[in-house]
Amino acid sequence: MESFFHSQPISTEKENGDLLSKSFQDIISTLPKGNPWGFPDHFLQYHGFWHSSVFLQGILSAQQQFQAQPADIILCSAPKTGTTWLKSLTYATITRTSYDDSTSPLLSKMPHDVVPFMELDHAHFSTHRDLGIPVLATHMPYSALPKSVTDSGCKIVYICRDPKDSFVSLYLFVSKHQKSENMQTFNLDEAFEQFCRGVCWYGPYWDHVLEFWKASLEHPDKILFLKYEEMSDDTILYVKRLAEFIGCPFSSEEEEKGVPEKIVKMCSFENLSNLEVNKNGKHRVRGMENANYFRKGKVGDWENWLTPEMAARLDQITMQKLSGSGLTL
Ligand code: PAP
Repeated sequence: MESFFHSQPISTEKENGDLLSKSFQDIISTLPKGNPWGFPDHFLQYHGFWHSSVFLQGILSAQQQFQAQPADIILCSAPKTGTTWLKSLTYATITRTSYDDSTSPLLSKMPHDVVPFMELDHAHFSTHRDLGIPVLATHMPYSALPKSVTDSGCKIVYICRDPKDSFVSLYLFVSKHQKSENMQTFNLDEAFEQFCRGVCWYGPYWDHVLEFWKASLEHPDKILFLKYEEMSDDTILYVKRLAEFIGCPFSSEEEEKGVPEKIVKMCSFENLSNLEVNKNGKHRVRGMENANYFRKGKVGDWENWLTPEMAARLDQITMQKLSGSGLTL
């Protein structure tokens, strides 16, 4: 979730951007508005999901302009569910014949700067795309993905997480940003209420997860559905699964040499969060501190932030929403 705090479109393609802005203004004037979590611009509800205006513009732009290639790998997630981790694992897996754990660009660049984000980087800066490494990420719901993504043979990897941890991660990320901008921080209880109602970036969270879950059942060869908690439990197993799914399985020789283990170690929270670039660097597009993307990286940290009543309420919503789907979170 890279730039949701900015209300102005980020575009270098001026003419195209102007046209888009005009039709965008027409579209947003008709959309329902939701509580903005203490930011000046309201959330906008578009086809059932809530978006900040800059992300919505990125979605519309990607829907119009993005052309998926059959070899593309699209990493999909709702915010704060493990995107940064999935980006680093996928990038390291794909580039393992070019780099190792002492030469990888992941040691000097933040994962968000290595894998482009479709709504922002690709839609507005199409020349940024490195076709040699065809990995892109997005927070778009499945139903909003550009048609070329769902029509082409490209692979989708989705990661989700216990909504209690995702909410806490999101809330603390937002508060930290608000503090750094000398803004009034949004109250935890109010944020919780909005999250429960589905009003948050790319929310309702449960609908986001369910769309990808259902699509993964229909197209298991095209969509790999991952859970943060299971990945934390046995990251090596899931990295091997990921490698196989994206068409570059580890050879037995690589396994003997411990290549999957090295990738997992390099991409671990402990390693990435201690790198200079992730401790002190800033995001290339908007100056967000990279350290904000590496808070704790633990399963179950919600216990330190939510009351038992809040946890029970979220669990209840999760049960209701996922009931009958075969999915548990
Ligand atoms: P984004 O949507 O803004 O890109 P995303 O990366 O999905 O954020 O989520 C951030 C969470 O992933 C943070 O969780 P926390 O607030 O509960 O700590 C962050 O710490 C965690 N995270 C980042 N890198 C890793 C990693 N290498 N391993 C495990 N968790 C990680």
